[in-house]
Amino acid sequence: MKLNAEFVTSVSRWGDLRAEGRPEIALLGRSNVGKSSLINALTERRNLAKTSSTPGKTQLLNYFRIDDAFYLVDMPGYGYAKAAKTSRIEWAKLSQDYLKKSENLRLVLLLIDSRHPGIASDDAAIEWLSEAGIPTYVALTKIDKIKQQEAAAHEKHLRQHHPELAGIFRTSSETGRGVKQLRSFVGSQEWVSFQTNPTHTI
Ligand SMILES: Nc1nc2c(ncn2[C@@H]2O[C@H](COP(=O)(O)OP(=O)(O)OP(=O)(O)O)[C@@H](O)[C@H]2O)c(=O)[nH]1
Ligand SMILES: [Mg+2]
Repeated sequence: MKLNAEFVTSVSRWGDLRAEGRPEIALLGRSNVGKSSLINALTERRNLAKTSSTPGKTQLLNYFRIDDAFYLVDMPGYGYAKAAKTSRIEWAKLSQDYLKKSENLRLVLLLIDSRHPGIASDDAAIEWLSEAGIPTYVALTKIDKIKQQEAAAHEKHLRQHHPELAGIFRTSSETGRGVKQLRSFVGSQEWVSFQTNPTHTI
């Protein structure tokens, strides 16, 4: 399975979004969790999405078209600085507008750092997405940094506490571990028929 990717556009306001009708997977997660790196790993392109060791690199919605069939949307991170400690989810208006209003969004891939399970803002994000009726898979990232057993324990913990999650992957963009499985899932497009229920009330 190969995902042929092409950068299409960066969007800074909701009104700028292109209503093209192709289905979208959005990559969401705390700043620095590895969203842009995972897009590069999935598409086997070193610098397609811009990455940085400094949190807050991605500030716009960046659209990558895959095989002329669907989009991966790289989102700005949440939980950077003070907001990380609160249990309420505080994210940019752009991200909120997108998640609430996009008609093409089928699935959120929520990235959680495998070294730091149970962060309040991540739990809040899962709950927010669940209430919004948006199907959510988790990718536990940077698993090259921890022992496999630990990663397995974190995955189990997540499953127990968040039965609403549709699935969990464990990935390392550094070593490529788990990326093939996630790529197969994304490329299979089985998620295209997922139903999202934007409530417009959150
Ligand atoms: N060890 C390791 N480092 C990683 C992995 N994925 C990403 N990183 C590093 O983590 C840092 C942040 O990666 P990004 O992909 O820019 O993170 P992001 O989630 O897009 O960050 P924002 O755009 O700021 O929200 C970079 O220094 C990456 O090299 C991984 O799987 N393993
Ligand atoms: Mg980024």
